[in-house]
Amino acid sequence: MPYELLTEDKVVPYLASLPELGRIFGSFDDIEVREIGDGNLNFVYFVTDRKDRARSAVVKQAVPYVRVVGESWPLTVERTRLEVMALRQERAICPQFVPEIYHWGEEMCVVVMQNLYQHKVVRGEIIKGVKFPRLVDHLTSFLARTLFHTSDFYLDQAEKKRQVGAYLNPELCKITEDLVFTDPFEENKTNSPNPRLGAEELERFRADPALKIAAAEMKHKFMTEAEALIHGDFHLGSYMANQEETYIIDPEFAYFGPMAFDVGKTIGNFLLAYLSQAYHRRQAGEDPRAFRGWLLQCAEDVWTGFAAKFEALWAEHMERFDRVYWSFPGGAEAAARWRAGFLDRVFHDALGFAGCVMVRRTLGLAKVADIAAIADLEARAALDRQALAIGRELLVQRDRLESIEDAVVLVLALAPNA
Ligand code: SR1
Ligand code: MG
Repeated sequence: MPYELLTEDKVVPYLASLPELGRIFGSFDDIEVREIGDGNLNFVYFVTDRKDRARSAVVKQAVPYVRVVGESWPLTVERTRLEVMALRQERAICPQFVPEIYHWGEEMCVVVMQNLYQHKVVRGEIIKGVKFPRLVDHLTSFLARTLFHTSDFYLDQAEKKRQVGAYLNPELCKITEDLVFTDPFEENKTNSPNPRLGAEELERFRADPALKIAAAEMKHKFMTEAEALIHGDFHLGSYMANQEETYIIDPEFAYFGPMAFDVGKTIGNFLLAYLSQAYHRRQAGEDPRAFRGWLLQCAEDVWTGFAAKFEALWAEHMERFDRVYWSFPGGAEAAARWRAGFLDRVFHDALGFAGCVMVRRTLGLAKVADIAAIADLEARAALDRQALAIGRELLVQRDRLESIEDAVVLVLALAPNA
């Protein structure tokens, strides 16, 4: 079937033509189709049997441009093929955290998958003040397992290089290189800062050599360190959860990059949520401290949980990289030192990436609703300033912060939990 843009009325006939969808939908005579309308890149439809909500699917189709901008920003539909590849590989490693794919239509660039109708997008729920007690445990298990099992610490040497080649994702990497690492650090037409942040204030923020060097260093790492298959867009909008389960969706930005990018993106997003809840909880008439404390704890636990789980996997499979280094008296201790040193480097890089994410989501294209959806621009500007200040310090001081606790102290100094 050659590429054709699906519209709501075409979704049901398309699904009905696929034999493999028969096991999901008994019949197609009473189906509701709803386009969710907030995809940055793609069209996404929820398709549900009105008589039985369990009979449902998500249909995602790539269009040959960036949806959020329009046809003036062309983008090949290759991203869906990479997303399907990543979903399959992640699901093979972590079946409990990744939705099942029912159908992949390469020519139509359509992927049909499990509808997580009992789960909600985490960002929207956190904005409303909902806690997810198991979220960080699940996120860190997913990160540790997927990153470890696609790294040189686990994969066969030739297989790793084959996978690096198979996952080259230059177009979506370029989006990240521009939108996360470049545009927010200069005056650029893609940026859309809160108008209450003055031009002089922004100029001062950008005319900071230490900030520029740090951003350039992080961008270089993103472009050159093919450590493991990273999700590439690992933020609160890419998790769907309820009180028991968590699913990770949307890996179209996946490629072999620095592990610290996914970890840092998560930390940065929890910090933005922490800042925003000083506003949202008060608007709801609540004392914000407990919920904000939970969000800050989440940011901290992302690092400690990831590091502990990754280290345990690595220690268990230490001989896979190369046994020669550890088979001597004292080898076990040397191996432990290497693991600690490696993870220390990932930690500092994760802080740098978290800083980039905070600056980007404050000034650049495609913000996060936590802060950007606050209609009171003065109230929002106070949070924007905190995000920029914390982002800057995380970037510039990343190598001086010895532990995640030190990073939390820094955050609390710039944005007290009051
Ligand atoms: C133009 S795409 C903008 C953003 O959408 C995705 O969710 C990524 O975060 C990307 O940077
Ligand atoms: Mg996404």
